[in-house]
Formats: sequence, C-alpha cells, structure tokens
Amino acid sequence: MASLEQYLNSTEKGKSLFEGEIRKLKTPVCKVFLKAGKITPVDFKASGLAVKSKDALKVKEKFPHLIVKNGDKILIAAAKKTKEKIKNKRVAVLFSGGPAAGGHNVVAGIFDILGADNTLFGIKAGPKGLIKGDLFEIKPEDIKRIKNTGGFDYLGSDRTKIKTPEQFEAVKKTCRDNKLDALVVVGGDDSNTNAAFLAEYLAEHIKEDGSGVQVLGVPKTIDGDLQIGKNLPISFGFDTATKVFAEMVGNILQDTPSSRKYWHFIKLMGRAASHVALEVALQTKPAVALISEEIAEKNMSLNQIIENIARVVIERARNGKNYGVVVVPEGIIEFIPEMTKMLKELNKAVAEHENELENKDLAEKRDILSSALAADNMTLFSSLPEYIQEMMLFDRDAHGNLQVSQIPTERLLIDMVKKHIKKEAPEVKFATLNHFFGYEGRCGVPSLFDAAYTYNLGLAAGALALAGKTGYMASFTGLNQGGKILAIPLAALLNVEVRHGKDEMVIEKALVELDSPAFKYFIKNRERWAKEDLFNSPGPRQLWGPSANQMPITVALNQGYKGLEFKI
Ligand code: FBP
Repeated sequence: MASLEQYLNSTEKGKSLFEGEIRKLKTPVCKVFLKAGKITPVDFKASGLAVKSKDALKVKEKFPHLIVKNGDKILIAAAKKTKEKIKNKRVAVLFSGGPAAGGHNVVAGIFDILGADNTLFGIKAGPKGLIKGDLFEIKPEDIKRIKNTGGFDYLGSDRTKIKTPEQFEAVKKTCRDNKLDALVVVGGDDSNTNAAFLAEYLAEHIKEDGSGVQVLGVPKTIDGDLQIGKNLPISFGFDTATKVFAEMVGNILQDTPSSRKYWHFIKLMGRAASHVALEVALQTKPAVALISEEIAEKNMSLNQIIENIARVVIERARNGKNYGVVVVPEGIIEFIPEMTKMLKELNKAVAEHENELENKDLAEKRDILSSALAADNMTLFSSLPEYIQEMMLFDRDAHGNLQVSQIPTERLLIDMVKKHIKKEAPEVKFATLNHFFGYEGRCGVPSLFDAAYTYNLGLAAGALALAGKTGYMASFTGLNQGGKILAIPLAALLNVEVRHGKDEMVIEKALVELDSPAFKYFIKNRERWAKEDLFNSPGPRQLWGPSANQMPITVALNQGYKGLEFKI
C-alpha cells in the first residue's frame, strides 16, 4: 500500500483529488450541437440581428473583404441540413492577453467538434508564437488532461499586437508553412480587434488555390468589457474571477464586525470598466463600492469622491461601526474627470517622448514632461504621491492601455480619506488595510458557468471554421433557456479611438451603463449597505450542489432573466 508520502508525491502536476474530480465534471452542451447525443457540426444562417459601427464608412474602406462578405449581420447556428462531412481541415488556436478561467475548455470544444477527420494545432505563447510559427498538434490525451482546468498554461499567452507589415507577413508564412485553413484567436477587445485585421489580411491569396485563411474570435477577459447587449451577455472568465473575488471580499466583510477595527480598501482587477467591482458589490454588499463610470458621468472630482467615502466612515463610526469595506475598481483613476484630462495629455506626451524618458529618474522625467503638459495638468501630476506618478509613467501595453493594475489607487484613496477625516472629524480613528485582488481570480478552476460557457464557445468557433466562415466572433446567449449560438461580424464592431496618441480602429470596451438594471439595482440599495451591516458571504465557488448553476448577477439582471440559474 502506498505511503502518505507516495500519495502526496502522486498529486504533483495538477493531480490533486480536486483536479481529478473536476476533469470528470460534465459540461452542459447547447442542444444545437447534439444529434443523437453526439457533438455535431452546425450551419450558420441569418438571424435578423445586426451590429452597427459608429464609423461604418471608415471601416468599409479598411475592410473591403470582410464588409463585402459579412456586412454587419449576425448569424445564428442551426442544425445541419446535409450529411456532408468536412475533412482534412487544419485549424490553429491561440490565447491572447491576460489569462481567464475556461480557456482550456475553448480548446476542448474546438477539438471535439473538429473530430478525428480534422486537425487542431495549439500555438504557443499567443500572437508571438503565431509570428514565430511555434505550433504543435493537439492530441486527445492533452484534451483529457486540460478539460475543466484553469489557466492558459497549456498554450501560454502574450500581449503582442500584430501591426507591422513584417509581422503580418510572418503570420502569412506560418499559415502557409503549416497549411492552415483557419485560425482561432481567444482574446479580449484588443485581441479580437487584432483578429479582425488578420481576417482581412488573410482573406485571400494565402493558400495554393488562391483562397484565404479563416480567422475567428472567441470573447475572453475577466474584465467583462467585451459584451454586446443581448447578443453577447459576457466574456468568459468574468464569472470565475468575480466568484473568487466575492469569496475573498465576503471573508473580509465577515472579519470587519468581528475584529471591529479596520477599514479595508480593496482594489479589484477589471481594467477600465467597473463590471467586476459592480458584480462583486452585488454579490457581497459592502459599505462602499465605487463605480468609475458613475464618477465620469456625474463629473465627480477626486475631492468629492474622498468626501463621499469619508462621510460614510464618519457616520458609521458615530453609529458604533468604525469598520467596513470600500471596493475600488482597478481603472478608476482614468475616470476621474481632472485625471482623465491629465492622462490624455500624459499618454500623448509619453508616446512622443518615449526615447527621452527611457532610463531617467522620476525628477528628470517630470522635467521633460513639464514642457509637454499644460500647467494645470502638470500641477495635478506633481501633486500626486510619487508612487502614483511612477506608475503613471510605466510603459503602456502594446495596445496603448495604461497598466492600471500597477497603480495603487487604493493607497491614494486611503491617504486622502485619512487627511480629510483628520480635518473634519479628528475624533474618528481611521485604521486601514489595503488589498489588490486580480491575479488570484484569473486562473482558478473555472466555475461551472465558465466551464460550460467556454466549452460551447469552443464548439461554436470550431463549427464556424468547419462552415468556412471568417471574420466572426463566436457568441453564446439565451443562457436561461437552452442557449443560442451566434456569430458576430468582427469588422462591424470596430470604431475609431485614440490609442498611443493616434486614431486607431478598435473594438470599443463595453462600460457599465448607468441605466442598466444591474447598476439601478445597486444604487437603489447602496445607502442601506453603507449604514447597516447587510453584507453577505457567498463562499467558495461551487462546482457541485445548489449554487453551482449560478450565473453572474449583473448578467442575469441586464439580460432580463427571472433567476440566477443558467439552463443550457
Ligand atoms: P485582458 O484584457 O487581456 O483580458 O486582461 C485582463 C487583465 O487581467 C486586466 O484586468 C488587468 O488590468 C491586466 O490584465 C493585467 O495585465 P498583466 O497580466 O499584463 O499584468
């Protein structure tokens, strides 16, 4: 009989009891993919739905192939009419951007629908691997091992933006060398923007017969900012990340009236949009949750935000509750109007003075910037603590995004609220702790929702490849009544935005809408949550049992569903 030590050694490399069990977990499959209980390819037909770009004319100019082929019409999956079997297709898949739970199930879904007659390749390390031509054939035993597991480690990922002619040429070479018929890009708004450009570039004259290579997208990101109303309820990874964060925030909330001495400022990952913060607030009901989009819309200054938090702290302290939780969205700094104005100019200055700023210390960088920024913006920048200034000058990512995960906004808020309370209510003791939850939630084992959502998105992307479609993003809707598989035209999602100080065509990030049912529910209740201890602790995400089938609250509210249960 094996000793305990031998058993413990046997759990190495993802073989814990838990991981063994989740691999066996059944993920529900949308009915359209099932014929006599077997996964079967589908056809795609007109759905009567469409998406509209604000810059449709400019997009038409830049995407002649895709716009002629797909226009702005959304397709819907339907059972196949013919028995024709597609064979010998060579499809490759890559992950792009930050990891999100469920990516491995996308791969499993594509693999299963392609079946034994076709081949799936995995591209290592994201777009970088595509440029280098670093791919390998995916085998059935790999799928067995990765099914339902978290992370992107099977393939790896990166944030390279494919933009130079040489990079596009290298991608073409990879496709030709490996005789690829289709490419699936699993990524967020920026990566799906990349997918649209690739689909246009690879539209024709790639293969020997003069045809092109299909490019398809799958909506991934824990940020939840890739959603298109009823046509795409959410991106994958959001549910798992928010459930992990909600468990931790719930635990901290439970600690506050137990130890009765701390205010916890918790920054939550999620980039620009506050979907993650809103979802976690609805799941846990803290005393304060800031929503960046509200701050921008109401034109609230940094001082007003500080006053509002301090008011809650002082009132609670006077009612014997000198403790609580403040939830802070990761990207808040970009939404405070005076900061938005300053950052817009700063982003441009950093892009223009990139070489001069390299290897300089903070004081030298300030000197360089003082001639590039307007006086009021420079005064604001210099008034911020140096730890914030440093991070604001950090390199933008390849897509031009400020790296908000590196900016300790929660510390800035604590420092400013402390000063305010000292002045306004010196009798109130204000003991604080700060946290940043982000990386903790990106790679966990997918919730049942994400496991099912991603497997079906994978089936959809694979089915689009088999159906010969290009320039579409797979989508899965109707989550409360059996599910519907849609294909959304990528080019029609593009709009013009300023990135790296220049106009670029990108997929717009979906922000929290103040007239959405989820936000309205939040504002209806937040005053009560601020005064009394009405918080709840959702506990760890469940893969079995009564709460396993729960979808994100914001999704259920915004889609107009009657309950939280997803029914596929
Ligand atoms: P994506 O948009 O690529 O999905 O990134 C998600 C994210 O987790 C953001 O929430 C966060 O700001 C960022 O990645 C952090 O990036 P990095 O992994 O480079 O630190």
